[in-house]
Amino acid sequence: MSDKESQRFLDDAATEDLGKDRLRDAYQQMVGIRRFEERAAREYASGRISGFCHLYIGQEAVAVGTNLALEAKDHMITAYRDHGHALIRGCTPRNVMAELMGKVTGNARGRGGSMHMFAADKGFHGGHGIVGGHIPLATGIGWASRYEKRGEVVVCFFGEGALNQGAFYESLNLAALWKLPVVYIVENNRYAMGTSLERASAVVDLYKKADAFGMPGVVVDGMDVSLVHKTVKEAADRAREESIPTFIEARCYRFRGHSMSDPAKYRTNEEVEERKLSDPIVLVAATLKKRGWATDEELEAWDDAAKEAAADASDFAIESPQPDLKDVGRYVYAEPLQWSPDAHTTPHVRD
Ligand SMILES: Cc1ncc(C[n+]2csc(CCOP(=O)(O)OP(=O)(O)O)c2C)c(N)n1
Repeated sequence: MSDKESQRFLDDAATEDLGKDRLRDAYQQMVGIRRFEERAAREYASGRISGFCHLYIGQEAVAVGTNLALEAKDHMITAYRDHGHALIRGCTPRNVMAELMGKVTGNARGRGGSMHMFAADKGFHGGHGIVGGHIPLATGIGWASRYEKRGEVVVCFFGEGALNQGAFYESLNLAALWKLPVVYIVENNRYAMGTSLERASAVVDLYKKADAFGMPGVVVDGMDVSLVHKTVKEAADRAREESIPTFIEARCYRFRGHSMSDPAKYRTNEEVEERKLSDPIVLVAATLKKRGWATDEELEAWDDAAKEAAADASDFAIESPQPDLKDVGRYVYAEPLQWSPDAHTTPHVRD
């Protein structure tokens, strides 16, 4: 990605706030996701990955900027466009590629596939295929954090298509009412499959919906990793210290189709090309170079390392075994609970 392709840079003050080391980290994480997903697209075309596969290409600044504002003990949950989120929460490229290929070495032991990445031990709660279905789960995790006074923040991502689901309203209402430490982030990439925001939503300034719950509502340029970091940090601090939830609208754009089988007739090539001028990775590279925070050689070396990690992940996944057929029912549901209809308490209530 050359300088000529972009005269645009990240926000100055927010970049200063993020600092050199974290911006260098952000670049490596974002390029890591990008190269991984480009490889995944090739594996999909080769037939090694089957089923659904939704790429995050173009939206990397949202997940990476957010994660830089979180602590290791915090929680993250998202919808089905989840490869990038899994990678930044600590799943390895091998682990994610193996899951894409349905192999037993995947983070969900090959049971989940693209839409259901999962690593609860890393505070990553999926990967969910039902639009809006995971928003109540985020509210529940926030409730547990508050009830047990753990000081853990929950970040819940979803697409703008989820905002017209009842679960969104029910969840944010309870989070505001019960003062839960949850940061809800809508990744507004402007299209829910082939339906533009304007065709589906009576209100297009989505952050204003926060008013309905009496919680802070903020809009941020989701192509600028430094601004995403700043905005989420403020919201996470508010959640951790005052137990106040926030609703953030991150305006972004996906450069690829909705899924691997999208003919993309609903938008023009010119529109996509115009948006690519704000490619979040190009913005970081240009800013790092302008400030003298990274050299061309370093940027190139990081890019090469990302490509190598993706290729290594593919090799690992291809060589990994399929799940054993006799285990097919395992790891799909929680282990059976010891519960009897005569018991006076439900198994979910703490002593
Ligand atoms: C409850 C439900 N309805 C319909 C679908 C089919 N569906 C899959 S993705 C999608 C569009 C969602 O778009 P958005 O929430 O904006 O997320 P994006 O794909 O842009 O990340 C729909 C309608 C579904 N998975 N779940």
